[in-house]
Amino acid sequence: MNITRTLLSIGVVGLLAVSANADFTQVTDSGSEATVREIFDHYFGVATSGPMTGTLDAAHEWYTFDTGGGATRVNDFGAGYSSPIDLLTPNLSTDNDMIWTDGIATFEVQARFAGYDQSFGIDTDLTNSVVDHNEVFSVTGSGYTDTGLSGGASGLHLSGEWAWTRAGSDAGPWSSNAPDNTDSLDHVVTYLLDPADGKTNETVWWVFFEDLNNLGDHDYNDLAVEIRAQPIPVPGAAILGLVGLGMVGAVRGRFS
Ligand SMILES: [Ca+2]
Ligand SMILES: [Ca+2]
Ligand SMILES: [Ca+2]
Ligand SMILES: [Ca+2]
Repeated sequence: MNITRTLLSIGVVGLLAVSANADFTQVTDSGSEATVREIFDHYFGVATSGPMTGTLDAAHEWYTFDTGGGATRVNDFGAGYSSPIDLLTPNLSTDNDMIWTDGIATFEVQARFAGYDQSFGIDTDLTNSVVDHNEVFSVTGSGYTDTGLSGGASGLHLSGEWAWTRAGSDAGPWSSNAPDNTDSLDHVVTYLLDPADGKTNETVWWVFFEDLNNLGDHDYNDLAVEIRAQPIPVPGAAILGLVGLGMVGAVRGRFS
């Protein structure tokens, strides 16, 4: 009995210790396709030989770019990490990447290493526990933007709270809000970029999707999207809010 109690105590202490750490969804190298690290390397150069040859863990949560700047992994889950994450002023010590809020965003696809169609969107109804994919743009081509890949949208004003979504011909749609997914798994990993390109008024994100049911090959290179968030101008905020609602409505209308 005493031994059992002691073991239980150790277990609880161990659990608390783990809970205090960031928790990242594992990403793996599926083989012939570009890894997340190689995708960054293609655009920015990655200075270290660091992660993404195998799995990513709490000890390997960032890249440094040869060209300046870097990318920091956003926590996926874990005690002490919750949503929403602010599109413009995130706090990576407390936020996870499931639910987002506040900002004007411009989107551009950066990579697609997948055989299936890829459509990027948002779910603006987080109360119904199902993934509502309102398309923002669909992707044509594959690989990188310099190998024929294209797709994007600009100036979308996002208010309230939302999740990023991906739809295609194989499975899903999938949401960054993992509990809404039919497999309840995390199909999105996220990096906050410091691209060192002088655009200090923007917050830049890259989100990577895994498109297969039950996470398939876990390579998260099936759809990679850059999201550049701009502040909402204070004097015109009310007017922009109205425009933004109209745009979200239009996106919804196009989908339905
Ligand atoms: Ca995630
Ligand atoms: Ca929903
Ligand atoms: Ca995959
Ligand atoms: Ca893939």
